[in-house]
Amino acid sequence: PATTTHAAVDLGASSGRVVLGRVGPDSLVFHEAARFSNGVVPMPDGLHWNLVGLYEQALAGLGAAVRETHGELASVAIDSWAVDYGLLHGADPHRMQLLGTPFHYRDERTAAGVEKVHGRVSFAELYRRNGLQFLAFNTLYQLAQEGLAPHADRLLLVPDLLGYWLTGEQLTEVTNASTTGLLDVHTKVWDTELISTLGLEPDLFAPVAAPGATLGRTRSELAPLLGGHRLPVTLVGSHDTASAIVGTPLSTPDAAYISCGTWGLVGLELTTPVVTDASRAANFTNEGGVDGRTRFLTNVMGTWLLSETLRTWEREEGRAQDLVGLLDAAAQVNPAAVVVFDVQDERFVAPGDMPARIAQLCAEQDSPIPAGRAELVRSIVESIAHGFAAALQTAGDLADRRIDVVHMVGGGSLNALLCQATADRSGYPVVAGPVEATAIGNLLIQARTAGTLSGSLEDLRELIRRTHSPITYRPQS
Ligand code: LFR
Repeated sequence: PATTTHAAVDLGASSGRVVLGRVGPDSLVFHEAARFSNGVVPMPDGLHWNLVGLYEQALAGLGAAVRETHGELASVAIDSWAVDYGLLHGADPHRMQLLGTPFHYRDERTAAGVEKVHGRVSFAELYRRNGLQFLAFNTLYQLAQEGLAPHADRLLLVPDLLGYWLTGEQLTEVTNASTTGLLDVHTKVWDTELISTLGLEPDLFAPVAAPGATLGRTRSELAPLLGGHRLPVTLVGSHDTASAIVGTPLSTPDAAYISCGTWGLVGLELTTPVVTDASRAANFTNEGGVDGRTRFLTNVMGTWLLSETLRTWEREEGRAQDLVGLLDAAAQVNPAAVVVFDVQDERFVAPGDMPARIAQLCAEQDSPIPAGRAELVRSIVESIAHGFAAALQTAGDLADRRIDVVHMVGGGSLNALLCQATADRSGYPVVAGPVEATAIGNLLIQARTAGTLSGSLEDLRELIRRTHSPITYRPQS
């Protein structure tokens, strides 16, 4: 059967990649055509992303992908983290100028924005309209704080902004739009009443479109960089978590998932949102999934705690840390003897000295401070797993599902200690993999849009099941 080749541009908080995939009804093979680093850029006015740099790297990666495939690329699609955006100015929609350097959601400027928004619309009313969990960095709070530049004519979320730079065309992909707080949770269109109440112009936002739509072809000016081609750019679940859930081979109707990278997104895929007082109180979100599904989940602090801890030690010692070695040492520590702390503490959101913050938290709760690195790493892993287990329990209760298995995908699925701890603390078997769920979800929707694949998300996941073997961790204690 015919296969097609697609390039997934997948931008994560610590790196971006261009993944090249060949997809057919019986095959799904892919590899990284390019990888580049990403991260927090501290500037005098706060923390930013280097989006222009990411665009340049993505373009170079696409150029490499074109050369490698001799121009056989059927399409390209972009996904990234959510909520962040660029503001644009200009009368001609095809030639708009970026205003300023986009902010990083971990910048602490948003607290004042939360107060401003909740002063106008209570959180209960917001939740009723947008179904979104409270995160201080949600787009609507960032906008309230920022006070829009007077000449901002358009807001584009990160993947849509890169798509615009590639094609000159503007759309807002719906799964990511659901993380702004400005989309109606039921109808999935912009909530213009809410937008106006918050003092914003509804036409700041580009029209909403769903995965499977075509954005356009790469601009003719870019052809020299892309082997003379103008590549079709299509929409997939442009929120990385939406693509990750497409790429999760959910094995039973009540299977839960943890998409674990910097964040652990813990929850269930539902066909309709759950917008109740209980789900609001538990801070569960109803983010938009591909094919109109609902991603009913909550954000748990993920491997960020571990990577920031390693970065702290790296700064102290001036040399790279060995994560694998540290995890091996941590595996020797008795899990019953280490302190479990609340990974959801707000103080962990901003970059910085995590060991010091953890010590502070332990002191506050009169717990012993982990002694030594192996013990601290084990304490972090057990605390994350504890957070995952609690979120799984709540997800099942709120959605009235009897969870029977948990799929762990993303980078965290390679962390055997974390997978086992999650199984032990939740009591559910944890099925780990694929690591590359996000890129897979991106590629599968492109292939379906191209007509190479067909069917529902279940049909697409069947292909993952046939081509990838997961590792199962059974609860042991
Ligand atoms: C994961 C993720 C989460 C979102 C956070 C911030 O990469 O997209 O889903 O809450 O990043 O955008």
